Amino acid sequence: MFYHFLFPLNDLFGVFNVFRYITFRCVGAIVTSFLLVVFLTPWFIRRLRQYKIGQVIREDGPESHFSKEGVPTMGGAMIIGVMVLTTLLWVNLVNIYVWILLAVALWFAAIGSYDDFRKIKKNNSKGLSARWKLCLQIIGGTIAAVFIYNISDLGGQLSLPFFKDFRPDLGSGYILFALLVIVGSSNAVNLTDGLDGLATGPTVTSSAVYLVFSYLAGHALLSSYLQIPYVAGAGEVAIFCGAMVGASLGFLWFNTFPAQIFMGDTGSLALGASIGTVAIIIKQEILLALVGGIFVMEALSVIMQVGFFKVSGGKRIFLMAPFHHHYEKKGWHEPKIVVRFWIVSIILGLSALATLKLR
Ligand code: 57M
Repeated sequence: MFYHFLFPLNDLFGVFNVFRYITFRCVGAIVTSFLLVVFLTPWFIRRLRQYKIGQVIREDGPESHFSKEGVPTMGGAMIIGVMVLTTLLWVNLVNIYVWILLAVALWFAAIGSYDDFRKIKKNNSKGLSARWKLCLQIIGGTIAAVFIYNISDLGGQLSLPFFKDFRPDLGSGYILFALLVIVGSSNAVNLTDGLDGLATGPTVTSSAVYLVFSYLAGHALLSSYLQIPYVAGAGEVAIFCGAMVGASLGFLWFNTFPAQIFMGDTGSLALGASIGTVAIIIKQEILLALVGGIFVMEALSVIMQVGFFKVSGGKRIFLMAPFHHHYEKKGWHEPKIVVRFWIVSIILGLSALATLKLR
């Protein structure tokens, strides 16, 4: 909105010219969403307490989690609400990618909210059935994947980190691949969100790294210099990423140990799907395995654990999956696990940025 209302005023006052620049609007989006979340969340927590929207804790989990019973949940509504508002304030609203991203974030947040509500209403940890959840995710993911595939000049091409010229073309099979990335990313963040700040921290680093990649992908000169795919209009995606960085960072203020609020599936499903969709739009899908390495590792730990459990007739690789539970069972304190996962996430993010020069 600022872009449409304030930038035209540069004819009268030159200073309004800054609203043209993506860099300025990115910083604006980060600061706006951070401040909105930091100032609104205490009020939101009071409302959640008032309406008794609190976490129901699984009985089969680590004992250290029992004290978390009743912690206000569905904080994702605040993250996603602020992200949407901030994006609308700072982007060029003519950009189609931004609308796809907003639709994905809202659709996945709606699935998560329904799931969270059911858990709270029934007062048990079973929300929407896994099958229904997946069905709804596939519907949203497919629509987004088809749209992006049809809009993109690059069609079904994949871009691989470290390879500047090798870009395999999946043709229309790309739609299935994109769907897997969006739904996989959504579920991986959801699985990671099991300790205070554990999913929020890597969400900040992942969205910050994708902010840089989106900016570069949308810049004709820089993308050609760095030999990454040029995606016209991707610069505005960087502003969406900025809103995600700021809102997640603001939420981390309250979600860090000891958490005053959880994001719920409302937040985890939507943030994961948003990151996956950004990766698809800017053609840095494979890089997501590195940028979101923590999420990938957590999801893999579950797949390995369940797979091994079945083939071995009841044996386990980890003391408990997802991976973070393994360290809890080993007796590590929660903040120690979380901060170490953050450190790994930062290193992975920096490695992803380093691939820009290694191709
Ligand atoms: C949901 N949700 C948290 C909170 C958060 C297939 C199986 C591996 C699935 C997996 C699972 O259900 N994972 C996804 C994880 C829950 O958090 C809520 O859910 C939202 C995210 N979706 O925002 O609203 C609990 O996590 C804790 N928490 C915090 N701080 C936070 O900031 O402490 C969350 C956010 C909260 C709170 O305690 O209640 C969750 O873990 O339930 N299942 C599992 O993770 C289970 N693992 C398992 O069964 N493993 C087996 C399998 C793989 C063979 C094994 O290893 O043998 C464990 N989950 C729990 N306890 N809680 C089992 C034990």
